[in-house]
Amino acid sequence: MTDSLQSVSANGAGADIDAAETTEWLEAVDAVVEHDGPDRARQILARAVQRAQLAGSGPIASITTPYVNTIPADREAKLPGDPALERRLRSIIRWNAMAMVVRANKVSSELGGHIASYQSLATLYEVGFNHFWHAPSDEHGGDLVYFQGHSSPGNYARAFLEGRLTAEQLDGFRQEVSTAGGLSSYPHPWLMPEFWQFPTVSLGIGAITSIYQARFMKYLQARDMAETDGRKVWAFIGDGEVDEPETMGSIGMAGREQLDNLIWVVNCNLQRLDGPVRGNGKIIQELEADFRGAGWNVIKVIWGSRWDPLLAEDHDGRLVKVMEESIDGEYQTYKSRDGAYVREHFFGKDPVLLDRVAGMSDDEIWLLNRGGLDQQKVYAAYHEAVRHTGQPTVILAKTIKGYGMGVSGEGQMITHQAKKMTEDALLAFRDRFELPLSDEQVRAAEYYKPADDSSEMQFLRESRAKLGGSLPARRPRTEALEVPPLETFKGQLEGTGEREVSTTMSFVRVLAALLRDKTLGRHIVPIVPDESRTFGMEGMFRQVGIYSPVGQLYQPQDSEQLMFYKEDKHGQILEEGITEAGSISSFIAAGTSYSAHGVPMIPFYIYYSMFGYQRVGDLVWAAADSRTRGFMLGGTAGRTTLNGEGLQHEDGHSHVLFSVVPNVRAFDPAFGYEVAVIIQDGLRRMVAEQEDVFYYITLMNENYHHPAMPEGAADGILRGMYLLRPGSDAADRPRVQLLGSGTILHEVLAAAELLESDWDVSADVWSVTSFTELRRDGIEVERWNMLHPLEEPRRAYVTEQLEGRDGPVIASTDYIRTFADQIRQWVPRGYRVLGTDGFGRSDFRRALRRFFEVDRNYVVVAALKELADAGTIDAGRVKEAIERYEIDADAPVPTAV
Ligand SMILES: Cc1ncc(C[n+]2csc(CCOP(=O)(O)OP(=O)(O)O)c2C)c(N)n1
Ligand SMILES: [Mg+2]
Repeated sequence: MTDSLQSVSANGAGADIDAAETTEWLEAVDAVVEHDGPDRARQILARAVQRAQLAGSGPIASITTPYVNTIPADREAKLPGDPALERRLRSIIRWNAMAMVVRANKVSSELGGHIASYQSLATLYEVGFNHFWHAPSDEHGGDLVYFQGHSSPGNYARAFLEGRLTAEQLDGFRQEVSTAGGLSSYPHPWLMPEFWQFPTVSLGIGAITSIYQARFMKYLQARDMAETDGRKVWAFIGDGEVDEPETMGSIGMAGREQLDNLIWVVNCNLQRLDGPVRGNGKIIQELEADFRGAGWNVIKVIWGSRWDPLLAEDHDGRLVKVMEESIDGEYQTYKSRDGAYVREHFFGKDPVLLDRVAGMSDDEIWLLNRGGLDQQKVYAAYHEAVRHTGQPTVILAKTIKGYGMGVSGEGQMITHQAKKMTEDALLAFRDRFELPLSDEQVRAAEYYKPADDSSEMQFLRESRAKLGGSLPARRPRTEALEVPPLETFKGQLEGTGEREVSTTMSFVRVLAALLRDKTLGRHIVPIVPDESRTFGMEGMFRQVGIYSPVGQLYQPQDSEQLMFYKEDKHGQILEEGITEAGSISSFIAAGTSYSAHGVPMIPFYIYYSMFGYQRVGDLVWAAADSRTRGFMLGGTAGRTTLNGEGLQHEDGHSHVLFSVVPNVRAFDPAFGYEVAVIIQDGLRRMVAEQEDVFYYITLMNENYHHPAMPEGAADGILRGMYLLRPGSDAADRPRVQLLGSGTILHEVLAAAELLESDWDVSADVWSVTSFTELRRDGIEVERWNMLHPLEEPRRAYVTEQLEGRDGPVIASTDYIRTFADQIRQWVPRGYRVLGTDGFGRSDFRRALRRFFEVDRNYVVVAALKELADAGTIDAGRVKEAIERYEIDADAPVPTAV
């Protein structure tokens, strides 16, 4: 091994100034390995390295190991049973996975699909299915496997053999609308709620959510909410996918929290969509350094068993040296050619190696396999990974993209998108994997299922029975919990009297009451990305504790205070630090716990609203697809309410963004009782009725009086609007309907007073808790009316409400106009919308509301203008109001500055 060790230690060390001395040292290492084993060698060298570093050597490159398997051949756990049988079974699944894409694309290439990725993954999956992955059963809570999104044909092909899917369903791949039971293109719990658990196809999402899932399982265990010990989270990540910040961004947390229930398998097929992942480098070595630095256990599975004899004979390290010096672009090319090419271009790099393989035929050289495609090597890695404690494990498995596709894609640049195979390639595939199919069957890409009593099918059934059943499988429901009645939040329902508070404070009180609730309290999961103090939640640190797997190893600086910063092994708060992506991943883990763990948990994830959807929109969609249940709370929302923070912080559009997510119920409450009603009903829907919805609620930090809840308001609060304050009843006066939400409702209330007192106009004021819900209702009604032309038309809720009262309608909110504009077609009369379109900036709230033209004066002007347009009053009155309120009619439009 001398030379290869030299090449490693030379990494970053410059030219060798005394080769003889180096050789002596290396021989000493060889001797230690021989006499006392490699562990002893590591011990001594670690001490020596530390000594050199203390003497000022600087960092010594020790993060990567040679470009060979981490587990030496003689220490591998052996695959039990009959390897040939497993290969046959895997080959059948390979075939069917490929066939379903090829068949769909014979009809039309419109539907798409991928063949190459699964073909590179098949061994990595099948070893897991046959030997490692537990389904939930009486004996085992079940492992959670995050399958690679675009390799779904592999999962479907296995489910077909297991009898979970029919051939007709395979033919309905990607035809979910036109085929009954058609299969979703990718893993979508929304579309296949009893099959898929985790939506992974948006790259990086499966990665980060798997980390937080593993962490959440430790949290559940620590809090005695569920028995999760012994259960593993497995995630399959593409080597191209590692470039997503979501993939690598949280690996440090996994290391720090010692998530030994987490196993990542990075399928290093060396290619992504367009080309090589690291053509000029080596992805496996790069990742080894990254993961080891982050505290992970790294297992490299690079070379298959056929290389073992060559490596065993490599006493001078020449083979390892060539392995190290060859780069991924070359490795890809080798596998797209043939044995002769590999001989010439790989072994040919060193004449001695060329000699060494002179006795091997080109075919034998071609069969030198890669670790990730060798079930023995994969088994050994998994065997070690599941037993490793104290660290998460990453398996870096080297494979070949498009393996088996031959001329139709193997190792080729274009392979990712190949959806078709030539007849020759199909026949070659059949021959290579020894499938018992006639040429005719091959040409038709017929599915193949062996007889029920065949050894393959028996093994398939028995191995899954032993592991508790089929995977993936999703549990759609769990036990319902009793939800506390609305009266629990009495403090909010009764108003605040003289006290001025914010809706954020109201929310914190609601949350505190829930945490005290005998039934629900334990199930609540407060999640914060380092903003508890911003929201006045620091009291909870002490009350319920911040979860930490090690508790609190230091005396906190504020320990003498009542509400000190308390970290606790049993803590309930997930204080995530500054990571919105991580926090929402925890939200997803907690909000799907009812399904993944059979234990309903209710996350309340509170954050700065501007750093919500627009920061992590794709994860919001993943939450929606996952059927997450819980509350997201956009704190300090509104473009003028969070007034001193300027452009980057002032959110005038998160409601518009959330309005596009089908199962989000979004509300912009103005008063504490509205917050209480919305949350209590949300709990009813999600926890008692088990509806797969989640909530987005904006909260403000502006303090004001909160009235008591008007009688009968609850229904309107939940449907989206209710009459808060009727205007005066004078019959001879013009009348307007004013709509407001959030803090701007106060401007609307003030405008109503001005209209009454200064302009002789009666104004009814409506609190609109959700323009988005009103729109949903409107769309449903409109659709029903269109499709039932002969029946009595229905009325949208908003129409129904406003038709009972006179006058044009004016809305003002702290959001861009699109928000309130959502209901336009159901407003029965003239409708004018004010909003905060444009870039935010810092100033007093008053100044900002004037600047964005949403304040009380603008509401008055808007109301008068609508009345003038309707011919009810003279247009001169509008001009009068503009002058009276000193509005600069020629000021630039706020959106333009
Ligand atoms: C966020 C995101 N960006 C882009 C894509 C499109 N896409 C799907 S697969 C793929 C290449 C994946 O390469 P790799 O991670 O190496 O996986 P492989 O198929 O090679 O296993 C791309 C770009 C996506 N699904 N998600
Ligand atoms: Mg790849």
